Amino acid sequence: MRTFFSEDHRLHFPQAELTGGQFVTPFERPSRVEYVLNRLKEQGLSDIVAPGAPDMAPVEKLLDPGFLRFLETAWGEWKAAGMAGEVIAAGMPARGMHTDRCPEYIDGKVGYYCHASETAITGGTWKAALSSLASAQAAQRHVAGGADAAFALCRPPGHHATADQYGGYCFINNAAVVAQMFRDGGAGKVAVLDIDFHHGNGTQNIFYDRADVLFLSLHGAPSHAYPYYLGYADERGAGAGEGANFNYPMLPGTPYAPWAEALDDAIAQIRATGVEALVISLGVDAYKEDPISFFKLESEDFTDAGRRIAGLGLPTVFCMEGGYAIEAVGINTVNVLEGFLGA
Ligand code: FKS
Ligand code: ZN
Repeated sequence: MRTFFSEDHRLHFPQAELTGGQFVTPFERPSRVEYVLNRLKEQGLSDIVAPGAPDMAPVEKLLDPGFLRFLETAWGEWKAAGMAGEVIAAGMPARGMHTDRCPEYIDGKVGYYCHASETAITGGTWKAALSSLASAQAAQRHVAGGADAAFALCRPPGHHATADQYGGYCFINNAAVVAQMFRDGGAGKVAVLDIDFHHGNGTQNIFYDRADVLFLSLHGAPSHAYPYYLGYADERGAGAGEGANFNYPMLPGTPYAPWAEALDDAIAQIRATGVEALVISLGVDAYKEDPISFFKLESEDFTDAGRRIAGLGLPTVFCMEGGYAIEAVGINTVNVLEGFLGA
């Protein structure tokens, strides 16, 4: 399986993440992908290719052009306004306020286009997000061109980003763009299966009223886990998309057996619907040692999960999302790929 990866991810490395009332070094840091790269090479998956430039045409169609322009210009406007630090949203439109009028002053714009203030924008964030997108798009083109599967080693991740909001370490929703590219390339139905510990609120939101892109997510229950305000089991899709959204929220301490049962149910839904291409939002933060998550998966469980996903026999693009037990991120990520390949 070929991996697509860009070194430009390094351009995004904020100094600070707001957690527990303190600023700490972000959990989502550049070294995460070093562990994945090393493990890929160690296991002989050494077909690693840099992507070309991103293709903005499908992105401009799927996401809000104003939001994309904001991501591109936020740092410059922030600095021009005399702000001393990194771009951090201090306030967002809440209950009873206007959620659809974008202020002109940068501080207001930031809150308008953000949904969670732990995530900072720096001078390199836009370029890094584009390089992550480029890897996902190159992986999609590789699979659309006939490969069985490809791995996009994306950083920063994408699944919390909606059409017009960033947050949860995510800026551009890579998996959603890949799904749309499969549709544009002629796939009748596409599924995005999200096995990251956190609910893929961005992906769900982007496809919520569509029947042509299924979204299925296994995640920490919103009663206990970020993103908190979406991801309940009764969110089944809306309008034409009713019945095309599947959430499997699970409580703290969940081990592999019930998690795998949820995975099997998701796989059965995909099988029952005539899906022609599969996108995996591949986070490995369901691991038992993950510092910000609460499931109890073992490293070998990730191999088994990859095996089960392979049973679908679909053209598949894996997009890297989260995973913060830094030393195990490589092993767990590559275990999913090896399980898929039947290694
Ligand atoms: C830490 C609280 C952290 C934000 C969690 C974001 C999770 C991001 C992710 C992604 F795949 F996008 F990277 N709250 N004290 O893992 O879902
Ligand atoms: Zn996550």
